[in-house]
Amino acid sequence: MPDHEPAAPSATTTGVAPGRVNLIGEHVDYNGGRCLPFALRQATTARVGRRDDDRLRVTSRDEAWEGRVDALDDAPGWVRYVAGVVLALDVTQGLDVAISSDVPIGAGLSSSAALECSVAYAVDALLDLGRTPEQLEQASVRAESETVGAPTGGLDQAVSVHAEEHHALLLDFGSGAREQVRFDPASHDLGVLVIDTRVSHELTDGGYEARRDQAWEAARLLGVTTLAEASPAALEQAGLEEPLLRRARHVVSEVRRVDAFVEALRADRWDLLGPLLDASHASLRDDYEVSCEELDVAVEVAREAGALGARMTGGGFGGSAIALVPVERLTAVRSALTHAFVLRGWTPPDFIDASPGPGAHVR
Ligand code: GAF
Repeated sequence: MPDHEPAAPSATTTGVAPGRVNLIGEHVDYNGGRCLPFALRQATTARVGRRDDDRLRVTSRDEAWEGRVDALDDAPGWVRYVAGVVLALDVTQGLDVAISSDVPIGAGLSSSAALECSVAYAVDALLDLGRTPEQLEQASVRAESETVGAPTGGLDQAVSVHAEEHHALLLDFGSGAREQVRFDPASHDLGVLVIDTRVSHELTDGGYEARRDQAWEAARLLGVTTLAEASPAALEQAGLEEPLLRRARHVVSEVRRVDAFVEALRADRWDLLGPLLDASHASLRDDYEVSCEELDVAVEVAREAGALGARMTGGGFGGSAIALVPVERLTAVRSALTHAFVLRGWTPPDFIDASPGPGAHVR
């Protein structure tokens, strides 16, 4: 995927959509659970113009691809995310699409959803399709599952579309409810540090799908539609075998941590958030087994250097962690992390000081 400004097609509309971090509620979206992401200020921009023919041309600063709009199944690599949105919106008009982005790629920060949603917003506006934000969100989800082949749960596109500045977005994938929750760490002299481990994370390499299948199998054995409906007591009595018991335990405990996190935010009890982040990470590491050594080291070192709590964020198997850090400790935490990675012979992490930005829009 591109990270620089390509040349713009003439007479364009521009869609902008952000990446995200998830504060808590991981691997629960496809299990009917609740999660609490917020949009990063890092975003993808899609500038889209009409063509006189039946071709789709997709460009970034470094790459260009062109194919017929009615033969998009051949689109390669990251172009598939663009092609998938065009297909999901049933567009047959030839288009020029120029992409640029500052969302880190493969860092578990949802560069894919940012790309899909930016294209969806731009194409909708250019062609006057009149789709609702929900329809553009769904077209982006379909692009990812049907064209790219990543069986993801919808969290990333939901927050990329519906995010609001200074808020995290409480998403309930059981009821479909969405709620903006004020999230302003700076007002408590805290910061959310994103630690990109530089270990590339892919949602199409089988690990994500395997976890999803195990979770769904556990729900079937428990006799519930989704794991989020199961109670901790029912789970302990059900006699599930490993690894299904641990997979289910993660989901059942994680949705309760999300509720506790939101309750703590509403009560202005920021001191309660760190332990919930830590417990979420332990559950993802030990029960869901989607962490990796670099993520585990990142959260441990961040805590030792003064973070109130830390956890991996996103799908895992690499990617990024987040740490809730007192502002006066941010520099020390960054240095400790860089030092720890270099000491182990790893590429030093990248950092983002994250604060909740706006959702997708047309510019
Ligand atoms: C990835 C997926 F795309 C989301 O749908 C979600 O499952 C997340 O991993 C884990 O919480 O970002």
